Amino acid sequence: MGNNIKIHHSKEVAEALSNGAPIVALESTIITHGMPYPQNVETAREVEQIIRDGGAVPATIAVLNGDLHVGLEDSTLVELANAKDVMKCSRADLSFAMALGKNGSTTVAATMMAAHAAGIRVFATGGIGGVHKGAETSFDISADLEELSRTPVCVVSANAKALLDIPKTLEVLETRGVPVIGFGCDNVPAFWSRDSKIKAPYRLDEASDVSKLIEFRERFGDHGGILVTNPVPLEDEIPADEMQVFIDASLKAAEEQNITGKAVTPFILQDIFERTNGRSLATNIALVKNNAKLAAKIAAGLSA
Ligand code: PSU
Ligand code: MN
Repeated sequence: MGNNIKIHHSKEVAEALSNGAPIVALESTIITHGMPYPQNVETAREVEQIIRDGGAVPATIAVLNGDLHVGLEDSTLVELANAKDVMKCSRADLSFAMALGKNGSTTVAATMMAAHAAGIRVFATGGIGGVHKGAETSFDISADLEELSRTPVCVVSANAKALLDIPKTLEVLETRGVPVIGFGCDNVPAFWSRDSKIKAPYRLDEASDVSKLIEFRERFGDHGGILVTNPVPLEDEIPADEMQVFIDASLKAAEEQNITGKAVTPFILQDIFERTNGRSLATNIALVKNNAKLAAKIAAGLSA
């Protein structure tokens, strides 16, 4: 996959690729659809710096005027964060945006596609998409899960966002053969909260063990991704029982306003931001940074 795609690299990513230096991919939907301005651009920059401080090179991925960029120069990052008409590109949308010369931000699924095409093995994000509550009638299951099942990239996250159905999300990942790791935890986290009360399929405590797992899985060839779930630091979490009240209210609002498809996740993130007076955003920023730090360690522990 991706062999014929022309990729535009930032200077530092081009250099890292030719030196075999560790690289961590970053998505851009979190910038354009996941966080308000100016926190989106501040966070994107800080996350990139955390990855550099961790001994790896950040590669933020986006489509700009139809060109696929792996690694953005700072001015481009700022432009993207300020742009109005940016398509949220998942697997189905990436080639469409490129064919029509659009600007597009990449979701977890599309970022995995682009990262793999560029030869990048580790990717840090906030929360992945998953099985939505009520999926038994809506059939709303994120393409992120499908991508994890097929594309060999390790995704470091704080798990599926807690507005989703976490047990069903784990069931799908198990069916699709995706190893799910609780990093330093027995139970998987629930995005804004450290403990979902749901047992992690596996627990690892060392970044070097995740690196080893990646290398063994790669030996099978294109055998799909790995999901690392990393709990937000204690001082930044919103406990699950507190969060549940806001999540329920937001889900109800989304239903009443007939929000469907790609609009659901951005709507709910914004709605919860308002209901928590910004506290959910502070937690979201903290967990992304925490994931970036771990992803850099994992990437640095891989042999070239
Ligand atoms: N996590 C965040 N903020 C986000 C997202 C995840 O903290 O904005 C984005 C990711 O890009 C993820 C997408 O892939 O939401 C999932 O969207 P959907 O449920 O429509 O597949
Ligand atoms: Mn969806």
